[in-house]
Amino acid sequence: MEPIVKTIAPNINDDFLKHITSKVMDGQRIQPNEAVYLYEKADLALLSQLANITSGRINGDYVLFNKNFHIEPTNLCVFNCKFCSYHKGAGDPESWVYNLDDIKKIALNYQNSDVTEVHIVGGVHPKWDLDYYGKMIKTVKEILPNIHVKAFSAIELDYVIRKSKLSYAEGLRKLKEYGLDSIPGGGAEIFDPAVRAKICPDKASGETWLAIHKAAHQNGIQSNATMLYGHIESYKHRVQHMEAIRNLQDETHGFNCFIPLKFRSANNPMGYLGEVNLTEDLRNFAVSRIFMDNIKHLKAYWPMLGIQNTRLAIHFGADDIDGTIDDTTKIYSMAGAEEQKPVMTVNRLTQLVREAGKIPAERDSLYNIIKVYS
Ligand code: V47
Repeated sequence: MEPIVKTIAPNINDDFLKHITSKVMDGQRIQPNEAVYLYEKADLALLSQLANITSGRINGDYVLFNKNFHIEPTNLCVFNCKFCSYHKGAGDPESWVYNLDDIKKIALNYQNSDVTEVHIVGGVHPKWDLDYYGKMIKTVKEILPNIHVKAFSAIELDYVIRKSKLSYAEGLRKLKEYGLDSIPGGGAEIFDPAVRAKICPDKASGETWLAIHKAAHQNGIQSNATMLYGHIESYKHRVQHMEAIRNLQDETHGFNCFIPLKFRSANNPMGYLGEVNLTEDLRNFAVSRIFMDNIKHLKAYWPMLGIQNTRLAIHFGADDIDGTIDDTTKIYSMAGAEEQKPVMTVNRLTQLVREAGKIPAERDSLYNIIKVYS
């Protein structure tokens, strides 16, 4: 019997697109101008094909998930990001602030479960310091000694480490002693200063975000990287953002995954912009997969994207769909995401991956495969 031909060389009438296509098919790195060209000119079918080839080369047919929950210790925040639906002022009935007892109670809910990761991230509380951040980690680990603590965005870390008058490296080492295992990718948004001045004028710069992640990697703390897309940025801004992360990764090899986060428009001052459509989401996943050749995993974060669209993102290069979540994050439900109470069982996660034609596998937080669901 003839083998089924899985990859057909696309028929393209544009010499530059043809050149980029053959580079991707040969496994060569593409340049920033080539990534912009893909955003502008490549059709959806070509992008899917190139992203699938790239993803298959790096991750085979596996699509990964994990068993996790979140703790969002406060939604009070000293910063005023215009895209944020979560931030509240002190005294607002919708605001919350957790003390260590509250953290302990949340951790106790998971004492007899098989979750492997807690993701701790929240607003930047004006009164909290490095020691309080450390104590939150320690409190969780006292109850769940084997859990991986992925905690605090670079924005939260910059604030408390500067307050403590330590260098980033010293501050991060201190948190590592308290039990910090890795750092999530939040706070990156779009690095371009002019875009940042409009969407998050008072928060730490792109250089600061990169400096914190570099210090983390140099001190044995791995991390993730995000990009907030679909607001006022251009394709060039997206590519410059990804290039800065790709360059740092060439140097440190500390990023585990890249996570494009789609701007969701409900209940925030940038809502008048609306949201980009699904085609744009899929194009963005594909170009991210193709361009970020040195970051092994591309995450389609289902609480942000919705379950249906996460399944589609798998056809555009995503090989990680994050976790069970257990209805413990509010960032996206407050911004209008489809999943107002985000919970996924292992059965639903594996079913979703199988429906996309891939092999589901549970991973740990550093992306070692724990179990393949063949
Ligand atoms: O930095 C906030 C984004 C991020 C909105 O590392 C919004 O595994 C869209 O970083 N529309 C925080 N996005 C969440 C985050 C994250 C999420 C999942 C996994 C990981 C990981 C990290 O959420 C913020 C910002 O970019 N965000 N508001 C909004 N309205």
